[in-house]
Amino acid sequence: MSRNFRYSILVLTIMFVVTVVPAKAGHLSVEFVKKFRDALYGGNETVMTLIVEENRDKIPAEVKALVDEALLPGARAEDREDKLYVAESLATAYKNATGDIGPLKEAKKRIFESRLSPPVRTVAVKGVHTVEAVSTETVKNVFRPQNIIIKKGETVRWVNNDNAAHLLASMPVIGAQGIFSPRVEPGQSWDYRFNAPGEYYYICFIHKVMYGKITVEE
Ligand SMILES: [Cu+2]
Repeated sequence: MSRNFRYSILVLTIMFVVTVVPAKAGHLSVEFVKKFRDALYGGNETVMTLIVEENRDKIPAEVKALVDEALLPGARAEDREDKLYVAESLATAYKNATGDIGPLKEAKKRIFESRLSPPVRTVAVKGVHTVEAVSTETVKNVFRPQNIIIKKGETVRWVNNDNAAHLLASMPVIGAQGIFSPRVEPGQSWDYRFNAPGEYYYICFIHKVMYGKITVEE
């Protein structure tokens, strides 16, 4: 091996260690984010507030970077949940300090979207789309289809074919608001007419891991 060749290998190795390795460690390697995380898990609100005050301008970008990394395909589930939790908490603290809800809204929306199946255009029968609440062999309490696109003025009928009661509610903060059903018992259904275009994100108020989305087009 020539001297030059060995030298280039050495340089490349150093470049790799300096650039790629810290990037993989994630944005939790950013000093203030790491400190914020420690304070968060330690329940130290005073320190959290202080960190937010000192790093205001950098926070929106760091929240975004944390969510980006968490949602990378192949990210470990534990890592993903940790990063999303830190991102949401940082964005919440930022909102409390500045009154700017933008980064929190964006983070919550992306997290919600990441848990949805791809959208489908369902067929309305006499202006009514049907979404079922069911439990299957593999999953408990799900909306099916979970993510649909409809037209303004159409109705969605949620049919409870599950063995538990459900209560539908718009997600706070993100998307268009307005979905709020009474308790829908097994065998019952609930209708809601969508008069305004928008993205409607909703959950079951009883089973908070039951997610759905209705996109209403003009
Ligand atoms: Cu439910």
